[in-house]
Amino acid sequence: MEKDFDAIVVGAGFGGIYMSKKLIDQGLSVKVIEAASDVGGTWYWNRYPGAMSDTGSHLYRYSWDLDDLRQYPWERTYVRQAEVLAYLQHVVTRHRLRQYMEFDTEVISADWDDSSDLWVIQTSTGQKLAAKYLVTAVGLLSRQNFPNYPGIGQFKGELYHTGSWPKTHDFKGKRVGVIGSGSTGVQVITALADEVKHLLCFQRTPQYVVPSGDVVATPEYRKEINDSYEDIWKQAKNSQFAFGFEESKNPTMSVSSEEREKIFEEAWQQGNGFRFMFGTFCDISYDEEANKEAADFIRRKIRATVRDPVKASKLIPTDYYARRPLCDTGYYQKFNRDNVDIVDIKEVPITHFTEKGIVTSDGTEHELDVVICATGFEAVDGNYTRIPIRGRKGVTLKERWAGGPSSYLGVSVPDYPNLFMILGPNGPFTNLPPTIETQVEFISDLISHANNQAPALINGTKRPVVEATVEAEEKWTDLCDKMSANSLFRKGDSWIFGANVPGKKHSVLFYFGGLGNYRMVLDDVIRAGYKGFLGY
Ligand code: FAD
Ligand code: NA7
Repeated sequence: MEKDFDAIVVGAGFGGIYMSKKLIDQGLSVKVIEAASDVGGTWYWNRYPGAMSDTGSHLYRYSWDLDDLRQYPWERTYVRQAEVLAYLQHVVTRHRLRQYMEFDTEVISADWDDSSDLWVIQTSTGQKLAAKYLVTAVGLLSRQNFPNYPGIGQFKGELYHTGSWPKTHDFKGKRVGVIGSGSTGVQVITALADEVKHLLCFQRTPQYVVPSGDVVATPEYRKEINDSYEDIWKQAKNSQFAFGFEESKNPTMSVSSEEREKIFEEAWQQGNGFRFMFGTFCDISYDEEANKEAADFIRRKIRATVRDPVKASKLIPTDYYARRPLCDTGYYQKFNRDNVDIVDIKEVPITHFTEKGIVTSDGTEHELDVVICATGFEAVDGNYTRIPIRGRKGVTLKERWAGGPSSYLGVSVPDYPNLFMILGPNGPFTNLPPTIETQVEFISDLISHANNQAPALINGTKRPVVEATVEAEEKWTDLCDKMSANSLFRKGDSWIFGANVPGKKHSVLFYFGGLGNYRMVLDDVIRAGYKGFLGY
């Protein structure tokens, strides 16, 4: 073996950075391995024009460094990609973490060795490393979903996926096509409309998009946040979605139609997709009548914004308002520009690519200089099934998860000892930095606890070995299943249930109980002596 570590952390985004800090602070020898050339994760890769958070700037960061929280600048109420990237680089520098990180290196396999109780890791640079603990912070929206249209390789123009954007681009005077109209498509279309000669949006499923409410963060606003930062985090971490607002407890139909309209209008003016869906009323995501009220409100807004009735009819969704809520900075308005048009590819599907562009089933060849695939990700388990991660008996996670991924608490899988996942399957569906922090702190405490046990107590193994029990995994999986059973989200085909990738099984990928409840569950697990984990 070339080198032994206490812990290897894979990924240097929000998760990997904080995980490495916590383990280094415990005095462990740690190596972070990252495929990219620098830190940042999502914010390293997704440099497409318009890339920004849909979480408010004050909550799209770490909560644990209060001095830094109060001092570190942000310009607007939402953070742009370059700002998040700069922030994460700053955190790594401030806490001197870069020395533990190895970039341009991919973990290509990980094998549990029962004889030594170690993880053996192979990298793309030919290294063979071993570690007691393997922590995967490989991201849940990280493995790209690239469309597989016939002839795509023959296209002579520029072809990009938003999730691996080049460091520079110049689309001035060019005819640009965008495939996809999820969060990313909405952002990239909004940003490019004014810049390019012609923008053609290939839309399969229209979405419900509400304004983000993005404005300049005034000094007064910043002072207000700074003065109450601790309370803000406390509220967020104990709420359901951790977006910084109180989730509504009122059913949609419990108020008069005038009152309902007023509440929707106020939320529309204030902005934020999660606030609109979950801050207005409590039942939009599971009650069909409530869902229709919210959907109708947004449909009216689209109709009132988009002047061309043909474009408007293509942009207006007809299915449930039940995907990750989106927000924008003027998306629908861009369709009032003469240089922006839309093709409904449910009506006229893309049949193939040619050297010059994209052909749809009506026989039209749309000539393009640039095609941007805003086609999303193989979410949650994508990076786990991409490489062989073999636990006891040599079974890969991909094989184990053939019927759909499962875990205990989103962090541990039976038969994969000392493997801990950050944002693994069936973790909370929330604003993610506070969930990442919660899981990092839980994993870090668990590792510390394991290391402090007398070896004799730990199943007679040579080293501390911790893994979830099958029973705990089954119970957690069952709970996640039940919690999403009534959700209208489950009826759709979005990445939230793994249903956006051709051939992938529709499965439960999140715990819908909210971050506050999840944190209480973790507290109970700890209080009960790490209930559900073997080795204790
Ligand atoms: P990532 O940031 O995805 O980092 C994972 C890293 O692991 C990557 O750098 C990858 O290169 C590396 N990696 C993976 N596999 C390997 C391997 N085998 N070997 C070596 N390295 C590997 N969330 C929110 O809560 N709010 C938002 O507003 C928001 N906006 C988003 C906007 C976009 C465009 C996208 C794509 C996602 C957004 N997200 C948002 C989700 C976002 O992914 C998380 O908030 C967060 O950044 C995840 O951090 P992470 O460290 O867990 O994973
Ligand atoms: P999403 O939300 O999965 O959206 C992807 C979009 O691309 C969506 O409109 C898809 O249509 C479309 N798509 C996917 N594959 C194809 C093919 N083959 N042909 C045509 N259109 C396709 O990904 P995003 O990147 O926008 O956002 C993911 C999350 O990242 C987001 O929620 C934020 O948290 C950040 P469909 O809807 O499947 O019909």
